[in-house]
Amino acid sequence: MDLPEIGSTHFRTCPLCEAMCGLRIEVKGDRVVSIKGDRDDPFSRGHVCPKAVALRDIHEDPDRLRQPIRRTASGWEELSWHAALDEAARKIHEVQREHGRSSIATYLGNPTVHNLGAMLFVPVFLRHLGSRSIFSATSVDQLPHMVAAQQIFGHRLLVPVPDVDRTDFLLILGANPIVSNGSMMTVPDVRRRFRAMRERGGKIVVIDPRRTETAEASDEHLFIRPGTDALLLIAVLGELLDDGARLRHLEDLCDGLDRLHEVATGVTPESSAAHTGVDAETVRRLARELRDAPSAACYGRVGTSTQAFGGLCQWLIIAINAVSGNLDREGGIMFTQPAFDLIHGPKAMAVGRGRFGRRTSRVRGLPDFASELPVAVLAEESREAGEGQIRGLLSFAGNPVLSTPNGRRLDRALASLDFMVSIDPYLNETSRHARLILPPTSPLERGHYDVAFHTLAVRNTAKYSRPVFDAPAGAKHDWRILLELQNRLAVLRGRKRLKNEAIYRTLRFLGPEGLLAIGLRFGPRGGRFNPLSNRLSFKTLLHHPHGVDLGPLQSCLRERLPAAHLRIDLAPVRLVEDVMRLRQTFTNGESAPEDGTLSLIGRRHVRDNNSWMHNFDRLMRGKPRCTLLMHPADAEARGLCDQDTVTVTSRVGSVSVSVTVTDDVMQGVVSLPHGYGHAREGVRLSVAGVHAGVSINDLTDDRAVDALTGTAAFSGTPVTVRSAASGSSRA
Ligand SMILES: Nc1nc2c(c(=O)[nH]1)N[C@H]1C(S)=C(S)[C@@H](COP(=O)(O)OP(=O)(O)OC[C@H]3O[C@@H](n4cnc5c(=O)[nH]c(N)nc54)[C@H](O)[C@@H]3O)O[C@H]1N2
Ligand SMILES: Nc1nc2c(c(=O)[nH]1)N[C@H]1C(S)=C(S)[C@@H](COP(=O)(O)OP(=O)(O)OC[C@H]3O[C@@H](n4cnc5c(=O)[nH]c(N)nc54)[C@H](O)[C@@H]3O)O[C@H]1N2
Ligand code: SF4
Ligand SMILES: [Mo]
Repeated sequence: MDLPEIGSTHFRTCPLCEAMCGLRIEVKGDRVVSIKGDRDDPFSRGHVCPKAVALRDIHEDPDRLRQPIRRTASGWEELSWHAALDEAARKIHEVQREHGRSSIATYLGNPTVHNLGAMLFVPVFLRHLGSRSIFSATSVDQLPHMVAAQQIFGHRLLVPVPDVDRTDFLLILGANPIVSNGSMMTVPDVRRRFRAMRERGGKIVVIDPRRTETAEASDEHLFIRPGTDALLLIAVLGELLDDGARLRHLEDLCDGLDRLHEVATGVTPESSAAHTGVDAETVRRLARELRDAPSAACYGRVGTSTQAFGGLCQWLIIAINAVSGNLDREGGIMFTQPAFDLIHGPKAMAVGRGRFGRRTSRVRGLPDFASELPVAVLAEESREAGEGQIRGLLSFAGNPVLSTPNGRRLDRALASLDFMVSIDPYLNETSRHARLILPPTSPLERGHYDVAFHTLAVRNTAKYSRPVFDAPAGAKHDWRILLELQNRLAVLRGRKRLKNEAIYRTLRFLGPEGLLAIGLRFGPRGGRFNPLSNRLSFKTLLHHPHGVDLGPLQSCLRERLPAAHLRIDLAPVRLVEDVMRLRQTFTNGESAPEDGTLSLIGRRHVRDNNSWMHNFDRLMRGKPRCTLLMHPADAEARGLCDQDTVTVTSRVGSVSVSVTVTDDVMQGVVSLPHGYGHAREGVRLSVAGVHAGVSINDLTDDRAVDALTGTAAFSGTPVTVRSAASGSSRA
C-alpha cells in the first residue's frame, strides 16, 4: 500500500516498551537529528524515557546486521536473502520430514508484541509451520494474567487494567511502573499520573521486597517475602468477604462467591503475616482502604506472576477488585474497547480464547496454554531423546539464553540442535547458536500500530505511525521474512500449489497495513471518523499522526465477554484447587528458607530493556548497574562490604558479581537485574561486551515453575552468597 510522503518531522509511537509514548523525530536526509516527546500526542502528552533516543542508536548501530549471515567452519559469512531463505526453508523442511512437524520448535521473544508485522503475520506463519512445539516469553512473563483472564472471563485477552487516571486508592504488588513504564497496563507518563492522583487526595501503596522507585513515589511501602503474595491476597480477600461482597452492577453476572468464601477460610491476617512479613493489622487496614475508598484498584505484575503461585496471585487480585466493588467501574479495574479488536474484530484476525491444559509437555508433563508450552521445558525437550524430541529451533525476536530460567542449560541444548535459525538483528547470546541469522529492518523503517497495547491501555486511543525511513533496497521486514519462509515451505511440501501461491500474493500485497486497514474497518469502531461516535478507519489514522483519543475507559464488561462465555466465574475450579498446593507449601514449612540461604529477586532499570539494548553508549554510561543488592545485616553476617566481589550460587550455577549494600532490599533478599551476561564467546556486541555483567538466569532454576500455569518462578530463587576472595564455601 502506498503511503503519502511527509516532511522531515515525523510523529510516531515508540515501540520499545508498553507505554506507547508519542515521539517527534527530526530527520535530515537519511540521518536522525533528534528524538523528543510529542506534546501533541493525546495519550503520552510529551513524555519519553531515555530509551526513546536510542531508537537512533539501534538504527545506526554498526553491530546491527543488515544482511543474512551463515555460520561456517571458518566463521560467519554474509549471503544473499535468496540463498538464506532457501536454505532456512530447506533445513526446516528436512528436519520436519524426518522427525515430524513438531520437531521444529519456535520461540517468540518480547519484541514480537511490539511489532505490527509480526503480530499479524506470526499466527499465519505458525499455522503453516504446523508444529506444536511453540514457546514464547509469555511463560517467563504474563502467562498467569492470561490464565486468570481466561478462567474468569472466558478470554485470555480480557485482562483488566487499573483506571489510574480516576482511582482513589491504588494497591501495587510486584510492579515497578516508574521504571518499567507500566506493564499489562499501558500508562505513558506514569509519574505524572501518579502525582495527579495523589494531588486529588488519592493514595498509593506498594508491596515489594525492594523499596523501589515506585515505592519512593508512593504514600506507603511494605516489604513482603518473595513468593508469599498469594497468602496475603487471600487474607485481604477474607477480610473483604467477612464484610459482605459488593459486586454492584455485576451481581447477576458473577458465579462462585460461595467457593470464594471457602478459599478464604482458615487463612487469617495473623496466619498470613507469619509467612509474608506484612503484619495482621496492616492486612486489615488494606482491606478497609480498598473497601472504603470511593474507588480503588489492586494491581500486580511481574513480581506476582513469575513466582510459584503466579496463577493464584493474578486470580486473587481480580477477585479482590470484584468483591470490593471495583471491577468494571470507574476508578477500579476496567477493560479497553480497542479499535483493532482481537476479541470482537473480524474472525480471521481474532485471537483464540486460550484453552488451558489440553496437553502436557512430553518430559515433565507441564500444561500448555493457548497451544503454547512453558519455555522452562525447552531445554529438556531438546535434550531428552525419544519420540517427539525437539531437533530444531526458529527463534524469533528472542534471547532465551539470557531470559529464561537456567539459561546455561538452554545454551548447551541450543548448541546440540540439528538446525537453528534466528530472525534477529543481532549476533547475540542466543543467535550465536543459529546456522543462519535473518535480520529484519530497523524499527524506524517500518510502520507501527500497537495491536497489543491499545488493548491494555489506561485510556482508549488509536494511532498509526508511518515508517520514518524507506527500507534499504533488498532489506526485509519481519513479516516479509516469515511470509517468504512460509511460501518456500509450501513449495517444498509440494501441495495445493495454486492455493498457496494465491495466499502468498494476497498477503504480500496487503502487508501489515492492509491487514490493519481491514481489521479497523470491520472492527467495532469501523467506519468514517466521527468524534461523537468514535468511529474510525485506517485513513482516519493517517490523518491523525499524533493519534486519536477515544476517551477514558468505560464500563463495558458485559459487551466484552466472548459470545461463548457470558458469565464471570470468580472462583474457577482449577484455581480453587491450586489453593491446596499453597496451603501445603506453607503448612509443611516447604517455603522456609534453609539456614544461610538468601532469596533472589530481579529488577529493572529505566535505561535497560530486557537483554538487548546494552549496545549503546548513551544508555550504558554511569555506574555499573549489574550489581547484587544486599541488606546491611546480611552483608555483615557474611563479612561483606559495599563493592566486594561475591560468588552467588544456586542449585543450577554460580556467578561472580559486585555487591551493593543497601537497606532498600528486605533482609534475607538479594536482587540482580536480568538481561545481562553478554560475555559469551562469539557474541558480536561491542558496547554490551564492555558492560557484560552476569546473567541472573544462570542462577534461576528451570525446575522452579508455578505448577499450575508452568510460568517460570524466578522470584525467591534460593542462593548462597560468599566473598569471592575468601574462597570459603560457607554461606
Ligand atoms: N530472571 C528474570 N528473567 C526474566 C525476566 C525477569 O524479570 N527476571 N523478565 C522476563 C520478561 S518479562 C521478558 S518479556 C523476557 C524477555 O525475553 P526475550 O524476549 O527472550 O528477550 P529480549 O531481551 O526481549 O530479546 C529480544 C531479542 O529480539 C531481538 N529484536 C529486537 N527487536 C527486534 C525486531 O524488531 N525483530 C526481531 N526479529 N528481533 C528483534 C533482539 O536482538 C533480541 O535478541 O525476559 C524474561 N526473563
Ligand atoms: N526500563 C525498562 N522497562 C521495561 C523493561 C525493561 O527491561 N526495562 N521490560 C519490559 C517488560 S518485558 C516487562 S514484562 C515490564 C515489567 O514491568 P514491572 O513488573 O513493572 O517491572 P519489574 O521491575 O520487573 O517489577 C517487578 C517488581 O516485583 C518485585 N518482586 C519480585 N519478587 C516479588 C514477590 O515475590 N512479590 C512481590 N510483591 N514483589 C516482587 C521486584 O522487586 C520488582 O520491583 O517492564 C517493561 N518495561
Ligand atoms: S517509556 Fe517506553 S515507550 Fe516511552 S519512550 Fe521509553 S521505551 Fe519508549
Ligand atoms: Mo516482559
